Amino acid sequence: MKFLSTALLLLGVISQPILAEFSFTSTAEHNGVPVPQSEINLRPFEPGTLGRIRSRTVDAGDPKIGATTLRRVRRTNPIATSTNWCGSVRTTTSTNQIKLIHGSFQHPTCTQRPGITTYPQAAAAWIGIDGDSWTTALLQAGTVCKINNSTGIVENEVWWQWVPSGAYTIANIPVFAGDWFDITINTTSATAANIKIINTSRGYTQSFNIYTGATLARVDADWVVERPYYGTALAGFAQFTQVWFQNAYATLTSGTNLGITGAKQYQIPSPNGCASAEFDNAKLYASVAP
Ligand SMILES: *[C@@H]1O[C@H](CO)[C@@H](O)[C@H](O)[C@H]1NC(C)=O
Ligand SMILES: *[C@@H]1O[C@H](CO)[C@@H](O)[C@H](O)[C@H]1NC(C)=O
Ligand SMILES: *[C@@H]1O[C@H](CO)[C@@H](O)[C@H](O)[C@H]1NC(C)=O
Ligand SMILES: CC(=O)N[C@H]1CO[C@H](CO)[C@@H](O)[C@@H]1O
Repeated sequence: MKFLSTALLLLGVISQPILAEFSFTSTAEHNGVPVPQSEINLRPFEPGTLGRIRSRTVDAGDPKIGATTLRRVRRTNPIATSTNWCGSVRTTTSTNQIKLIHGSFQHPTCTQRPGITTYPQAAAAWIGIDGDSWTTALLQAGTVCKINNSTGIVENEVWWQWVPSGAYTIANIPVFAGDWFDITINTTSATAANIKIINTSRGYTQSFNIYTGATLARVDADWVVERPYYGTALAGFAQFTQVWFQNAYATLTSGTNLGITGAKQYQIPSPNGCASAEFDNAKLYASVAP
């Protein structure tokens, strides 16, 4: 995680000092009532890294892992493997960029995965732009669960990040297993965007206007369950209830939408296995695989 302390610039509207190399403002509502700025609580995601894809191989062939849980696999989907991404990626061209990405999903129930002795165990579900073919920046938002292996307590959080800057936990939004999140990331340029996160289960809505982020190419649309890094090591990939991304689409400059049909499906090999499969053009699901 890179928290550069060189620029401590935040915005008058956020009442507490947060280190950032870019700038943003945030507003929030709870059940339709504006949340006072003094109650907006953003803090650096604890040491750990969410982000770009690592160690991927492309077109690895048949998705053998998790095959028993796949309900429908389109053989036309390119299959790829990665050490940390499990999900769908659509890549477009620099002449018809992604302006906006949308997805909704239910934060999963997380438990310790048997047979995995890498701690902590964690899993993050998010949507984002770039980070796959464009590796120098990634704008993403989602949830994460982390299990304290001593107490067995599962911490659930919602966060956003403009990689390579560090992630922020949105501590004023409580997160419980089963909560629905509806997330839209709307770029206004390669370096500016709006993120809107709606907790459709608990009445929270939070928006971020972000400026001067790292330059996006806006060519990758990602719907991913990630095995995050904590410190410099990959976390154990927690066991999680199947994550369904729904209403998944990315709007292009041309005005057309990209969906899941034909998306590259990233799989994580065992023993921290995860399988992702297209269900239809608007839905995919990621499942723990043995
Ligand atoms: C796990 O919880 C215990 C008790 O609260 C705490 O002392 C410990 O630091 C936690 N471990 C991690 C890795 O967070
Ligand atoms: C928890 O994880 C730490 C490594 O982070 C390990 O040293 C410790 O033995 C584990 N505790 C249990 C109860 O598994
Ligand atoms: C996305 O941002 C553009 C430019 O600010 C705005 O015109 C548009 O209404 C936004 N779309 C959504 C869905 O918020
Ligand atoms: C936008 C939305 O779905 N809001 C819902 C969030 O959850 C509360 C319950 O706490 C509902 O009343 C809202 O309709």
